[in-house]
Amino acid sequence: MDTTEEQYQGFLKQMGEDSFLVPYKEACQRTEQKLAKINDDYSRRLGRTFISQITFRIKTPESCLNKMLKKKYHVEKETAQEHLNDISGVRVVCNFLDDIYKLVEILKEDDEVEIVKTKDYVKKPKASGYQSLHVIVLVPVKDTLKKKVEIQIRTQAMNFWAVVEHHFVYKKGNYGKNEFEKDLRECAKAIYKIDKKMLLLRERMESAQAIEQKTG
Ligand code: 0O2
Repeated sequence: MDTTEEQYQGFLKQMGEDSFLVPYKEACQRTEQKLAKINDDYSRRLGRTFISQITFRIKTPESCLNKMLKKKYHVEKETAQEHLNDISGVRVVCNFLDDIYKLVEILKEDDEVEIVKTKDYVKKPKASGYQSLHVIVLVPVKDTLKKKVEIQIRTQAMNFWAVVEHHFVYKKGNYGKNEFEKDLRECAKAIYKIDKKMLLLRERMESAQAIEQKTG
């Protein structure tokens, strides 16, 4: 084994150790609990489902290594801790476009989490067509320790697109060379139109319902 290979193997081993992973798992769990509570509260207030799905995952050591190499970072645990924003990743799926932004506002008001960075790929989709809003937050784990969590917030339709594209194109790492990219971009645009239409439809239905309730 040459020195680079030895370094990579050492990194993979460290990234897979419980001492490294446990705080990240805890950060995910705390974020998930917080979001579930927000969901209960707002679903009740709004009288409809606010969040339809919350999932989380810890980035695998292999995926961390690939990202470090892609970003040309020095392959060591401390650099990963400092620069990888999504070792802890939580995904939130909402029904409607406006709920994405409502959730960001709720998180901004939350004293327990600190927003480090927001990336709005809904307003400005990626070249691939990818739409999602990413909020990187610092979550307290224990005592003074805080861990970064990347919360990806998107609609059901955006999630459908992202999951399919992630499987067939993004994870294959052959972006720019794939024959399906043009069609995927078109689907992403159609999805945005549907999301906007569904939001307008919900607003009209809510207004109609409010009038009906007033007039009895
Ligand atoms: P995986 O396998 O999902 O974990 P930065 O946060 O700015 O330091 P980063 O993390 O590259 O840099 O930011 P970016 O581009 O916002 O990507 C973060 C994550 O968003 C990715 O994580 C994917 O999960 C998702 N993502 C970004 N672009 C695309 C895309 O074109 N298609 C799909 N399906 N998902 C995308 P990972 O670690 O790259 O991958």
